[in-house]
Amino acid sequence: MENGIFLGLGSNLGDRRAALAKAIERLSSEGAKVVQSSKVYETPPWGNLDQPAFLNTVVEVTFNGEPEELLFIILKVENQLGRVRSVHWGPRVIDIDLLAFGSEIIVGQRLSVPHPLLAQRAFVLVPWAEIAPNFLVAGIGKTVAELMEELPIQDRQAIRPIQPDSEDITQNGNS
Ligand code: PH2
Ligand code: MG
Ligand code: MG
Repeated sequence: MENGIFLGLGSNLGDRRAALAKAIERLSSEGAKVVQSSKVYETPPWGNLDQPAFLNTVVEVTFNGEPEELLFIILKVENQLGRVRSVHWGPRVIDIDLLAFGSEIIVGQRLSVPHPLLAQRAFVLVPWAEIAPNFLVAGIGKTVAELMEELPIQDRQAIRPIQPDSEDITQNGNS
């Protein structure tokens, strides 16, 4: 484990897999270098059910700067990939959420870390547990694997890894 900065990526519009790959590439070139990534999972929509299935992945990045600076880069990359914000929790070409920034706890309008809803979301915890099961989530005091195991089994089972394409989206080929 590096410094424990984790991002959740999701897409449910257009070429979903390409959007995730592009986001990883763009984040890295903006200074949030992706050092580890989970497999890509196909996941049923959560929250707003009336939308297409998502592809989700969780990545770890290294970043020299403050959480707010990382958020700025995240928003920049979302915009570069054509994110348009309309419906809350609605369909999107790309969504990048800051899940955790080491042991930092921030509660704010623009930014809250750890992500306030992570403990409810199998589409976050299943991929995250694949790459960092022992990461201790600040404020909650439980590891990613512990949180995942608390989710209903049917939620977890709905999170399915997809076959990797011939071209792997990870830069280090760890899937
Ligand atoms: N993101 C949401 C709302 N619902 N459902 C899935 N499966 N994956 C997501 O990334 C997702 C969601 C809001 O950001
Ligand atoms: Mg989100
Ligand atoms: Mg978001």
